[in-house]
Amino acid sequence: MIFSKRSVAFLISAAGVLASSVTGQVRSDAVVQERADARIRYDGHQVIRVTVTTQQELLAVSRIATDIWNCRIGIGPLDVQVTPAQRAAIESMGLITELVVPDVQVLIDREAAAIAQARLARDNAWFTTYKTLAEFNAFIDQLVADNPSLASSFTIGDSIQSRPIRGLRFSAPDMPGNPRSSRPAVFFQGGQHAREWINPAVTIYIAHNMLERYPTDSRIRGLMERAEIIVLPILNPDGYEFSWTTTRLWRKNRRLVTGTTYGVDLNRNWDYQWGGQGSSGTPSDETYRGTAGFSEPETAAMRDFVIANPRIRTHIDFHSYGQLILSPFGYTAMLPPDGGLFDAINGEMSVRIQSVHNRYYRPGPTYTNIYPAAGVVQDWLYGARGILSWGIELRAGPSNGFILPQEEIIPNCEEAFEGAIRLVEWTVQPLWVSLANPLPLWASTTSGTPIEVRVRDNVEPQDAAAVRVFSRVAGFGSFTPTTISASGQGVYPHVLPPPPCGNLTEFYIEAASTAGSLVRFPSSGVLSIRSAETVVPVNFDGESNAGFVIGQPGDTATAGVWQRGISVGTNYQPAGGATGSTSSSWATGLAGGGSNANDVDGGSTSLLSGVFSALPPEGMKTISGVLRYARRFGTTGTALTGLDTYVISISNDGGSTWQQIEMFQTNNPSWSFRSLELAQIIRPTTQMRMRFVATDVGVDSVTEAGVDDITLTLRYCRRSADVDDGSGTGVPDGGVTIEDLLYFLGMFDRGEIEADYTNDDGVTIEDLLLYLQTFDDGY
Ligand code: 0X9
Ligand code: ZN
Repeated sequence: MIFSKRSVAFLISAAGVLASSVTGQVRSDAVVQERADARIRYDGHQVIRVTVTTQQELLAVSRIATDIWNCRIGIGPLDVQVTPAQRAAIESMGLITELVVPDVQVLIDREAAAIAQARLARDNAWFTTYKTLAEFNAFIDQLVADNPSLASSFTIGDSIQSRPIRGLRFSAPDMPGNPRSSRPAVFFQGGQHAREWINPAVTIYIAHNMLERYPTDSRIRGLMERAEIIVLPILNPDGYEFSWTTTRLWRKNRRLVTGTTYGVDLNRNWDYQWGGQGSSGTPSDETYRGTAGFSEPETAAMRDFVIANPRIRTHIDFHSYGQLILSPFGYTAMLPPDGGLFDAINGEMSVRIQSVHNRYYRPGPTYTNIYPAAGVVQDWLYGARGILSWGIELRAGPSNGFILPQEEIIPNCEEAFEGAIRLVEWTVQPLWVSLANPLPLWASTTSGTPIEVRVRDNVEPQDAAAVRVFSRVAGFGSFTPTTISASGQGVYPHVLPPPPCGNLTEFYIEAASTAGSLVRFPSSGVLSIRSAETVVPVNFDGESNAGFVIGQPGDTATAGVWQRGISVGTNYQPAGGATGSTSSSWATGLAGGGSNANDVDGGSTSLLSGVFSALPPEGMKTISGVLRYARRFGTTGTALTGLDTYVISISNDGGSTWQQIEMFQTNNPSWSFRSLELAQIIRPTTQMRMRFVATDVGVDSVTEAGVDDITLTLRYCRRSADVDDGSGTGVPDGGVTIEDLLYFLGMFDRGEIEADYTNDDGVTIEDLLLYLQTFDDGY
């Protein structure tokens, strides 16, 4: 038993000692004020040991201290809880104190954390194994029973084999001015595909974890006060059950289609652009779409549920596998009107997910990010109902992607949970603000950059007269607002001012609802574009010789030397160049034949580009110089693996010396592009050259190399006369003074390449004249 301060005083008074002066009252600074909305905290409180030798000392100490921790209180040693000020007061009585607990709050926090950890471990126990359909249904009931004021369950209808399709919904209780019935809803659903066992687990984990955290986690509680969350873990209960009882890798529902052929792919059965690409009319196929959109009771039930719940604003359909975030559309590569909004949320969900266990989920539209798929749920939800909807492909198992080890259930749930929470955060925003199109990488120095702000009403209607772009140029000063007007419903075009060459225009957008709520995009930080002049001095597209040289002294290949033209497709080389099957490229042996025909044999073959300059026009300074090319390397690499190689190098002295950029030893037979910032590999000069060497040691293995579409893109600005501040630190000081001229003359005198203002690779009188001109301009 621990005695409180009050009971100590009572004991003393009961003993009749100094009874009249003891009231049990405590000084107000000796207690932490209790607030109705927060737990009492003891930050900075210590426990000290102090020995009292008289009743007076005992009473004095008990009156000063916050609390006395001893069981038996009397003359002798006491452990008392004090603030630093109380400790000083006790010491000022001449008593000696000894520190026992440096910070009481730390002890309490540590205990709370340990309890939470243990509770989480216990409550997450359900997620350590995969669960049957019956267990899911029982878990729904349990979550509702444990949280009667927050959650309720529902059934949207029955499957084709008459199993109920169940879910639960939850939100914080009604609040004044904020009834549940006014809150936007977010819908998390899984289990369209039976064998993807991780996806129902992730879906119900969202409910479990939000309910679990509601009492203690203000972030979750805040979201539950502003949104309703609807969770439906298994849309295809028959298939799920069948994957447990009979066929582990079953995907579709359990409709008997013809004869002994079962199953419609529910995720091809949604009636928006139903029947298109990536769905099948053949009943035995895994992507069989059914006889019509919504021919299946499962999809029809969810359709009716969605229509009956118009507060649903956002939705995720969980699948496995592949770690992908898939936005509309699946039926077409055409981007939806909210493409920019989807891009923004895609990226934010991906970042959030990755923050948990460093797993990257690649975001993008379904059609291009995974494959064409017509009749998928998010196309109907978005296309027909205007609900922002995603498909998320979760983690893959090591050998069979659908069989994810049970140890990964909880980590996968944890990361998907954070992505889901990011979507709940978007769901409660009054408005949705985004840019219609991706920003260009570079801005012009003269004309502004057009952007199109899009504002979509979500919880509140937008105030069309209160959309503002805040921008600033070149990093100086504060952001100045410009009110922009709509060119159509929710579309606000604007032109960002051009920054001076080499500088940034930074900006963000703020929109208001008619109720006065402000929404900012991006939600934190700013967007920016940098301006520069652009030139593409190199464009070797393989359609002409462009000064390329085939063969070098020392080449030893006996077959398959480099050629230029349209290559014939084999297993180890694609037909044609990087721009298409009818385009030319440089390749080792254009001809096809068998795989091991017309490839490199017996040694090396070299291909050299002509000499080109990587320097900008005279008087200009490069800000970015990107070298980009497509390449491919097909190899069987059997007997002499490691010796069959494709090496790509670059020279800045016309080919006297070489710097390797990359080497291939493994099979990469299709075209892919490499982009690199040239200055990070080699100093750019006027004497650049590229070299491509393919080697097959022996004749037994296949070696096929190719290169195509080489470009160099330079972004540059005028070179300033501000070269130094004269102090020799090498840092320009932002002004053009006589010190700069003197500094330049020094560089010029020593013939340093920094004095090459004409970009001809040498230091001559022309450079001095150009510098003087720039200096004279005060640029
Ligand atoms: O093909 C599908 O339905 C999904 N891939 S899966 O391997 N899980 O079957 C991708 C379709 C994209 N749409 C959604 N994920 N909703
Ligand atoms: Zn799936």
